[in-house]
Amino acid sequence: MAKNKLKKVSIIMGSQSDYKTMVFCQKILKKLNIKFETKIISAHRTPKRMYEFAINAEKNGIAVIIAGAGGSAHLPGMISALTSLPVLGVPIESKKLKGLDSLLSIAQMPKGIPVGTLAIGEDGAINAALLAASIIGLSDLIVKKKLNQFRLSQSKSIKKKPK
Ligand code: RP5
Repeated sequence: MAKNKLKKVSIIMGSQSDYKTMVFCQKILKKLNIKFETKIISAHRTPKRMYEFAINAEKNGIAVIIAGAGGSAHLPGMISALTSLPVLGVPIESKKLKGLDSLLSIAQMPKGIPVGTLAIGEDGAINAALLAASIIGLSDLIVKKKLNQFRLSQSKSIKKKPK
């Protein structure tokens, strides 16, 4: 397995309606010059697409999968069941329960099949991309450097006194 080829992130989501949240992953990955692809894959509406994607992900050069889902939110767990690549779950803010359903569904995976769960909504999408960069940075010094620059400029942007 060539380390440097394995640095693409796959951003997947259960529905078009999740894209307004998951677009924040893309923004961060673009800033950090990390290659990515974006797809709609639904565990319950397109189960065959989900299966084909997950079993071929590693072969297709994916290093980390970020999966956004809302409601019963089984997509990240199902993907993790089908591949040993790291899977990061972003709970989408659902209309009925404000994303608490999504959060609990994604976080409460029974032992054996892990999903790294982020915060609900935009914060989770941004942090999922940053965490994907940390994972890729373990074997890619250019990504690690970009991530550290991002963090430094974030620190510098915080004023010492409130106005
Ligand atoms: C989930 O159902 C999706 O991840 C989405 O968050 C939720 C609602 O989907 P739509 O009814 O908006 O297509 O599968």
